[in-house]
Amino acid sequence: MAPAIRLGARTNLALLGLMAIAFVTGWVAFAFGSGPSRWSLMLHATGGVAIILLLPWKSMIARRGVGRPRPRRWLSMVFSALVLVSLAAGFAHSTGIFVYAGPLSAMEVHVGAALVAVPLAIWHVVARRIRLRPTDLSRRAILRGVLVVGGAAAAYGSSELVVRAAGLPGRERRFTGSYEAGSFDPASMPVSSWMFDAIPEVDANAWKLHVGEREISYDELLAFDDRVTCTLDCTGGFYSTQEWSGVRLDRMIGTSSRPTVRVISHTGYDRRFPIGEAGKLLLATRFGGQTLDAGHGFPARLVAPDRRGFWWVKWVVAIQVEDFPYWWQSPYPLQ
Ligand code: HEM
Ligand SMILES: Nc1nc2c(c(=O)[nH]1)N[C@H]1C(S)=C(S)[C@@H](COP(=O)(O)O)O[C@H]1N2
Ligand SMILES: [Mo]
Repeated sequence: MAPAIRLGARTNLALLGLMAIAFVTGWVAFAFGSGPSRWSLMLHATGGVAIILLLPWKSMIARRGVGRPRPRRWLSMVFSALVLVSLAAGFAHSTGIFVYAGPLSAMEVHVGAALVAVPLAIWHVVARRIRLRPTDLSRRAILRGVLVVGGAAAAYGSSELVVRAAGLPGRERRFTGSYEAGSFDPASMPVSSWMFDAIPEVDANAWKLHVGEREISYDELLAFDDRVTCTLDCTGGFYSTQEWSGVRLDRMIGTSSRPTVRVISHTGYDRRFPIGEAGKLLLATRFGGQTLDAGHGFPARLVAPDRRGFWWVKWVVAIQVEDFPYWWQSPYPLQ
């Protein structure tokens, strides 16, 4: 096969590999509310910038229209468009040039476009059957790869310096990439949901908290005033620090030899935690000295320090101890 065509195939392979890396490291960053998130995002950004460095080659290949005209060309165009939208939204978020796009955040557009692109990426690979050959791993090909990734890391590092030097809003973001919003001011804290949950109207008088076999009323719960000041960091791209008040989970469930505590919402949304964490988890009824509002989880919501926002179950109705290990659940909620 002509060397030019092999270069095209290698560029395609490299692009797909980099997209896979960006996809995985993005989700790894979402899984952590602590240090590993930053490391994963540095790799993530480097992968994203490397994709951009390869785009000139890619467009040359596409323009040459290697081989015969392909069926379902428009699917390829949709795929390219989704990747470009995801990239643009990623930079819009990271630089802070454009953090909100109407009802969605740039981060939601970023992840949403990448998610929709996944089936198309799979189709792209299956339809074209790009195959690796021994010469694709020649010294020269590897050297090129190292140059692209090294160049991408350098470009990413410089872009962070530019964001700081130019005083762009992006310099204010946390190690997870999130922006501060409404801290210590409950009225201006954003309301968010993972995917499809709508805000339910819960009647506190009829509401009961089920803890194992016991039922606890709203008034009984209000008698507690365990406090913790900590940060909810939503994967949608904002974080907010509040003083939360309520009752620590270990006080309600006591000691148990079972490994897992499960917190369930009125909507069916649930998360499982290792029981050793119960002393850190708070079932909150108040923030900033005032009663929770419906949007933020009235009558009671979980506060899970150092975990990303999707662990902070709102509108809690039940707390159970279970025999399954806590990791025996979908790593991200499905509703
Ligand atoms: C093909 C898919 C993807 C590509 C090419 C991509 C690329 C990028 C790029 C270029 C940036 C800007 C980096 C910077 O300069 O700081 C970025 C930021 C980000 N991406 Fe992705 N991304 C993809 C998918 C995802 C997914 C699936 C997630 C999460 C599940 C994700 C999470 C993030 C986060 C949290 C940031 C913000 C980082 C920060 O502000 O420091 N990305 N991405
Ligand atoms: N029941 C339920 N709880 C939930 C969610 C949800 O969709 N349903 N979303 C989670 C996510 S992703 C976040 S970031 C926080 C948002 O909390 P807030 O609206 O108080 O900012 O709630 C979490 N708790
Ligand atoms: Mo979130």
